[in-house]
Amino acid sequence: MAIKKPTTKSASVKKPATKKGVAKPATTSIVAARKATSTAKTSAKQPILVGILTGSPNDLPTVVKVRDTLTELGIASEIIVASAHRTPDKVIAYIDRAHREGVQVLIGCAGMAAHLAGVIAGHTRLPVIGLPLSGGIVSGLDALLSTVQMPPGVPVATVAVDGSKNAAMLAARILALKFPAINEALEKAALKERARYEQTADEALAKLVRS
Ligand code: C2R
Repeated sequence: MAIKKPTTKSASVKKPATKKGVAKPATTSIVAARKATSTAKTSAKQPILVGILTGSPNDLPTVVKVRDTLTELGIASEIIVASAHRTPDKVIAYIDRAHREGVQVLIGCAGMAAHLAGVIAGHTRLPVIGLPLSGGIVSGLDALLSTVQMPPGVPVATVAVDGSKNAAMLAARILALKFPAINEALEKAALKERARYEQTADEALAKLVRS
């Protein structure tokens, strides 16, 4: 699928002038982090359209499923491990780079006090999807509420707890508004999914009749 590099202007939220003595964002460490964590399986020539940020390396088994679903749809993405709590400068530096490089959608994944997606949304006007992760109290209810309960004007489109697939599908639907090839890929995926669902239902009913 040929997806051209987007030509959008930076969607950054204007930042106040840096105060004296405040350290500059660690842009260089982001470059290193990108090398280490950019895991796109799509063609190297394809522009990265989705930036997936996650709060901890321990989140990766769930988060990698977001990347894999996007890859199946032909969408190049990258995973960045950065935390609004532990490495806030890294989060901001990545958002700046994402604006410069034409990333179109950002996904923030975090468990427990999941502020990551909200902080991202406060620093960009790109659409932000929040993926709350389980592992905290009440099977991820803490992360769900922390992600979804944003103040008016700073939206985070929050999917289900551990809803990796839907985070990717929602990103794809947003991108499909601009990229016809992604719309086609989504249509094909929906047909395939329907066939799989109907076959499973037929097999289950046949088994019931036989028993
Ligand atoms: P560790 O397993 O690294 O101790 O992290 C992570 O996403 C993880 O689920 C425990 C949990 O803390 C989450 N975390 C956040 C943020 N950064 C890390 N909620 C954040 O910035 O919101």
